Amino acid sequence: MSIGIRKIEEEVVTRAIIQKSMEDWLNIIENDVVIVGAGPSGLTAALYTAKAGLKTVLFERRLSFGGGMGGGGMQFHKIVVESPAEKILEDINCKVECVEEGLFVTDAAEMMAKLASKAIDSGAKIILGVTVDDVIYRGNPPRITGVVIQWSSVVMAGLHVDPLGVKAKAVVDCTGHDAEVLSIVSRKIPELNICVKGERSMWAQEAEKSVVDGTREVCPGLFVAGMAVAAIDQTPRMGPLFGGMLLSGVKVAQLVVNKLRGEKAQKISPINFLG
Ligand code: 48F
Repeated sequence: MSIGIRKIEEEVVTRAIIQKSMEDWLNIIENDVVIVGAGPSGLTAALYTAKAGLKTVLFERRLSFGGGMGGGGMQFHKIVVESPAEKILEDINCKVECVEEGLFVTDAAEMMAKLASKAIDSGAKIILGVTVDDVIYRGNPPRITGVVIQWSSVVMAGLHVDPLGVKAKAVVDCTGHDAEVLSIVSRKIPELNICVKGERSMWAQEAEKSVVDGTREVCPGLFVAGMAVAAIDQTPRMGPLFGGMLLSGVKVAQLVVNKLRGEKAQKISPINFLG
């Protein structure tokens, strides 16, 4: 028995894709926040800046989100988070299992899917397959006012194609271990004195604390969260312990909201970084 699938012409599909993509692209030329990297810190940051009502765009180089989450721990599919980060997982309806007091385990796939889904539901626009390969700046002393973007496929093919610029009141480097945005800024805007020395070897507890403590506005307009903090501060790595990534994402979202909203600072998540 036929289920009567609707008839469709190819040009209709093409028109729908191009027209709706262009509408979105015209809408993301000027933003409150641009987040670079859809790993745990970037998705968490996007979730809470969008939830606070900021116009949030997240650019991810790959054609998928999750960053280091999908690999769990050495490809075992579980992720460990420590208190109080489980509150964020509970906030996104991600199931957690307590293994010891204050220590929780969840499925990598569930955490990736739900973080991304909640970020999108909160209003963040996630654009996949786009690489941030530079920043836009103004003034002296310099202030970061946006990012320069290129299709990842063009970058991978090594084609000489000029990129496009997108403006933002705040840019957040959530690119992980290589701190790619900060590395570009350290090379191209030397007067900002940013130096990316790279992370230290593993010391989980120290790493978790220092990533959250070091989450900050590095120079006017440019914030850092997640493992990129360890890269710029030369602090240890933690391996497959993800509480610090979530807390860093929440903290940077709170810093951005406070900065852009000024005195109207509001609590934006189950974790209170308002002091
Ligand atoms: O690496 P990633 O997951 O960064 P994170 O949020 O979390 C780190 C953990 O996954 C783990 C760990 C601690 O638990 O050690 O490794 O700090 O996600 C970074 C994302 O950024 C993308 C990259 O593909 C990945 O999905 N990315 C990196 N550089 C760029 C980029 C770029 N220049 N433009 C766009 N996306």
